[in-house]
Amino acid sequence: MSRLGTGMRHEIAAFALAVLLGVMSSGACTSVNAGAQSDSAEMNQDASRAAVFNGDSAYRYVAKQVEFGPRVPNTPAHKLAGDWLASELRRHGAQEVIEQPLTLRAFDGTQLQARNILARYNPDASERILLLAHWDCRPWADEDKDEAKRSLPVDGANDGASGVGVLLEVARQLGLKSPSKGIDILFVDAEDWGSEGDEDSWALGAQAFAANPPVKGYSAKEAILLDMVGGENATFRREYFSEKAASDLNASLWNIASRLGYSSTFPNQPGSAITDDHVRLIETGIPTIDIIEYNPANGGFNPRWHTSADTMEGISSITLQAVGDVVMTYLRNNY
Ligand code: AHN
Ligand code: ZN
Repeated sequence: MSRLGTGMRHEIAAFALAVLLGVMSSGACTSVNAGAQSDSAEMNQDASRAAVFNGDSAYRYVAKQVEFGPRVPNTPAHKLAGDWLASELRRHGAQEVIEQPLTLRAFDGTQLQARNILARYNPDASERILLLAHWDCRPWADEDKDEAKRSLPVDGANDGASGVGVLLEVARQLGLKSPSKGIDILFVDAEDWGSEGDEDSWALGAQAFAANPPVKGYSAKEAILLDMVGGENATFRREYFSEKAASDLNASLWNIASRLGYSSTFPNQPGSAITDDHVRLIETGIPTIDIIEYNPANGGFNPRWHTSADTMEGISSITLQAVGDVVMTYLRNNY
């Protein structure tokens, strides 16, 4: 969403070409063994069938978060929602749920009482994947066209609650059927108390997790960030930093989407370069992708982004189902 220098534009052109070649080399494959997860011993079903994931359940998890009110750090709604998130993860059978309390200094000097919440399935397994989403809300709807609303917090139905809602439904499914390898679900705080043009002011919870993980020597083989995954008619493209750090993981997920019939929601195309929580994990050496709504045809993010309209009215269980099916199928095939 920012202006790019000439060098960056060359890099993006090369990236677009690489993705195009990837599409050309994988697009014609129709056999069951096509694609990146075919070498997995865990592949549990034929390639065109989705793993079990309930998009209506994910939708209710989004609505439940919004009912607390805006989950802005230092507010009662934030505290109560955080307690509820941790209790849900415990209820869904995570062997460990670790709360990481944080005091973070925002760009405007505010001291934020924040917390990251980490749920671990099979905590002793060495091969692990990390799934994450931010759970806080932006304190200002500063993209609203109505100036009077710009000082109010957002509901964050899409920006925050959607990714968390999908991951709570993933947790529920893991509680019903345990994975054979390690899966961690991380809800990061204080992503959205940022200032445009100040890259370091965003993703404070993810920065704290990366600098000082609540598990000594924490590591994962790969990670998936979900951000703004509930918008009606949303489309997801292969984000630039994700592609640079984890092109194989991107390819696997977009291939699964294609096999499940979700190519219009997941066009196999390069997206933009987006500063988000995943960049902080990439910096620590964990290859991480960001599944984030981005559509160049309507200016990038969802039109409700950082406005007073980021409410449940903008949330589609169809989009949540598509994202959940893709992620859950990847998990069942590989973990
Ligand atoms: C910026 O706009 C700098 N980053 C997008 C990350 C974000 C904000 N995700 C949700 N809100
Ligand atoms: Zn935001």
